[in-house]
Amino acid sequence: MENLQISVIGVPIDFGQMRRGVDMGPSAIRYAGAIERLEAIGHTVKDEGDIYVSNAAQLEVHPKLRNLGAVVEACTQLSNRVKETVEQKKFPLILGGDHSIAIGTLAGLAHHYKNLGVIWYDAHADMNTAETSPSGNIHGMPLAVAMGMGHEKLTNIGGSGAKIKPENLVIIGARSVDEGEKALIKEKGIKVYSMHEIDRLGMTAVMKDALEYLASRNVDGVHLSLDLDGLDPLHTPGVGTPVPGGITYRESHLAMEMLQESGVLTSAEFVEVNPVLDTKNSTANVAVELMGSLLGESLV
Ligand code: NNH
Ligand code: MN
Ligand code: MN
Ligand code: MN
Repeated sequence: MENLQISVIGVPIDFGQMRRGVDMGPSAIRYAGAIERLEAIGHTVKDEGDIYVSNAAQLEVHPKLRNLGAVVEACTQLSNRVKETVEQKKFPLILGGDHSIAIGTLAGLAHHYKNLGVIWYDAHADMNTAETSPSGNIHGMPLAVAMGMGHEKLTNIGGSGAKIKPENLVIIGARSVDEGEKALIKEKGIKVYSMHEIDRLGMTAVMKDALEYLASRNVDGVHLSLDLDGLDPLHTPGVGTPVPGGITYRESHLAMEMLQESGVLTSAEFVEVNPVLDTKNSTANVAVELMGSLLGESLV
């Protein structure tokens, strides 16, 4: 396995949704031993600290895009930091924070990867716009924004236009998808491995198929965006919007190991860890264990 230069960037934001506390995600993940775990594998890890997140109340408010100004500000900074990280030939590992931060991550990656593949590991499809969102929460919108849809203050982060192509995206673990999102998935022909496919085919076949699909798209990099609510809340209870019937702990390790084996991964983010909703930091612990599998820890 190749030893990487990993830059860890925390984004302590909880303004993309309504449950306070997910801003403590980066601290919880560090406390769970992320840096040491990756160093033990043999990687060179630099903790770059956290992005500064302002008080949302002092920035732009919007009736259908909760805390718009604060999300735009944080994602703009994150986009720049991710862009610089890739320029330095380092592997960006982003710690959330709620999933709105993926707007910044994908905008930063888009500077370098013109045909980026994205694996979205999540109970949700995160492709609402202000018009389709049932909640007004921006954490339910990052994929729409990355595909160039939504408020222009969001789509203009890191430069105007789409940052990813719908045909380079795979969603794994979906089981709570809104009507507008379903319509968009159909319209764009987006590849979704819902819980149905995971149950029916098994995670091995799902990951094999997903990786073959991305390879057939000739992607120039692969980003993993892992929302801890993709797993079953039995394993990761410390998330703001738990949905039963999720991916198991073992299936998730297998998925991470297969992604590592494929050798295509170029960046990753772990989001929605909310230690306030947790006991004994269990969700951050799972996040760190999955990072180990993703980045080459061996079992024997
Ligand atoms: N789809 C819902 C919304 O847009 C819930 C999104 N919640 C998430 N996404 N945690 O991953 O509000
Ligand atoms: Mn902190
Ligand atoms: Mn999400
Ligand atoms: Mn989710």
